[in-house]
Amino acid sequence: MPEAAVHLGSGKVRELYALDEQRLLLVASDRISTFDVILPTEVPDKGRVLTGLSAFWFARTQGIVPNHLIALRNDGRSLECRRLEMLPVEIVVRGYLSGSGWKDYSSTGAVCGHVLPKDLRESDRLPEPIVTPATKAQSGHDENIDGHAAAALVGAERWAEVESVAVALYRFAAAHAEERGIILADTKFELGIDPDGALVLGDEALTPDSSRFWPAADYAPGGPQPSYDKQYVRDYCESLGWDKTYPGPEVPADVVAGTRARYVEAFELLTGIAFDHYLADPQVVLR
Ligand code: PZK
Repeated sequence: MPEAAVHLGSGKVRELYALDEQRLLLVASDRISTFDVILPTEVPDKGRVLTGLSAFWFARTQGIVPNHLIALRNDGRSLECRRLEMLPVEIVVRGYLSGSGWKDYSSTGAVCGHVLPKDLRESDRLPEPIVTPATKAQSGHDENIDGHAAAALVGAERWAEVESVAVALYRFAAAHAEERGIILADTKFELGIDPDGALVLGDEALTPDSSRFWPAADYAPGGPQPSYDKQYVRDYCESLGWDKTYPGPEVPADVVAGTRARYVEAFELLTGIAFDHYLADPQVVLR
C-alpha cells in the first residue's frame, strides 16, 4: 500500500482503507472464521482466492449492473473501489433452502414474506430464486426482513430495481457454477448508490465467504450440505469438542493445507484459470 491510506475499519477477515475522497481499498486477509469465530491460524492465499473471484465476477457481470471495482492490485488481494452510499440492507438471493432460510421456513413456512411450498426439506432447491433482505445488525447477526420493510428503507422503486438486479446476478452465477459442478445455494450482495444516483454492486461478490457453494456431486437434500471450502476446518473444530467461543483453536497444518486446496479448487473450477497463473499475473481474471 504505497500511498497514504487511512484505515476505516476491519471486517472479520478484511480491512477497509480510504485512498482519497472517491476511492476505497478493500484488502482481503488470509484469516478464516468458523462458527462466527476468527481462528488464530491463517489459510495461505485465502484472501487472494476471494479477491480474484470477486474481480472475476465483477468483470463478467458489468452488463447486469455496474460495480465499484476500479482496479485489482498486483498483490492479488486488494481492490481499489469507488466510494458509494451503501444501502442499509444486505441482499441475499436463495436458490436453495439453507441456513436462516431453512430455519425461518421450518418455523413459519415462509422466508422474508415468501410463502413457500409445503414439505420442503433442508437444502431443497426452491421453485424460483427468492430475494431475502436483511438489516445489518450493529453487533451480532443480521435480521431477516420482508420486501415491504426493505422497500420502506430504500424506497419502493429502488427496491424493485435491487430485486431485479440481484436475481439476475444470482441466475447468471448459479448457471455458470452449475456447468462447473458447483451449486450456488445462496449469495449475499451489498449494493450502493454512486454520485449520479445509479445502483452499483459493491463489497465482495460471489465468493465462498459471501455465498454457500456446495459440490454438486455430493448434493443430498434432507439435511445440511458440506461446505465447499470450510468443511475440513469445521469438522476439525467439532472433533475437539470446542464450545465455539473465543479463542478458537489453532488448526493443524494438514487441515490448513486441505482447506487451502479447496479454496484453490473452487477458484479454478469457477474461473477456468490456474491459481498459479493468477498469482503470477492477477489481471488474468479481468480478461
Ligand atoms: C463499505 N464496508 C464493509 C467493513 C471491510 C469492508 N464501495 C463502498 N463504498 C462505501 N462503503 C463501502 C464500500 C464497499 N465495499 C464496505 N463498509 C463500507 C467493510 C470493514 C472492512 F473490508
